[in-house]
Amino acid sequence: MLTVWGRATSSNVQKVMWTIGELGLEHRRIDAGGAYGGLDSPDYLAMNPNGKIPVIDDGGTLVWESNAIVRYLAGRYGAGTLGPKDPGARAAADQWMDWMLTTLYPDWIATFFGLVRTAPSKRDPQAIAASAARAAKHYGLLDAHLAQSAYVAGDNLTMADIPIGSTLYRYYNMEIERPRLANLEAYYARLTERPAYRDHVMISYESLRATD
Ligand SMILES: N[C@@H](CCC(=O)N[C@@H](CS)C(=O)NCC(=O)O)C(=O)O
Repeated sequence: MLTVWGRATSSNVQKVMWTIGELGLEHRRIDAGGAYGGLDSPDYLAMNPNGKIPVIDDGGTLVWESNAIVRYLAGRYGAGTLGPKDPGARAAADQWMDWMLTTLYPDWIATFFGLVRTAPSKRDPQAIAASAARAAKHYGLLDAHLAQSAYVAGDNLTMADIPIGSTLYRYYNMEIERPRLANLEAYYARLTERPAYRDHVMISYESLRATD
């Protein structure tokens, strides 16, 4: 049985759960992290020495790092669908997954943390606006790419869409300035039609909101 550890409100857990939903895999998810805690127990650290969520155990195969988990599940259970088989197509998916982690994510998470996970009295509006502007620039690059194809790595949903797509629900629901990006908006609208995206990514983050 595939087991996932991690609370449903974690964006990194959401990547894994969306992937599982797209692939229709039998699984169980155990709440961990945040208010649930448990990440510093010896048993947990034996699975993920980073003490972070998510981690999966798939019949004895342990994997941590959300993008690595998405790649593993796509390769094992979605070869030819979520997991591109051709090395060139695989590289196209990999490059966007790495781009999400190294380029988009730092500015996206800084915006989310600055605005939602920081109490109003401690917020730095200038820093939030600056990270949101940098994120918008990254989304602009993606918008230009999406003029050529319906999904990130071609005409169908692949693993490349999971990390990037998982940022968009929060991006479009935060009270920030956003430039009009028609291709990105159309892409986001396509994702919102997918049941697995609705079930696992389009969920409230209000329990994460810091208050004074
Ligand atoms: N690079 C890691 C980051 C993992 C991470 O930072 N997870 C956060 C949640 S999104 C966490 O474990 N936070 C501690 C907690 O939730 O208690 C990944 O992509 O899996």
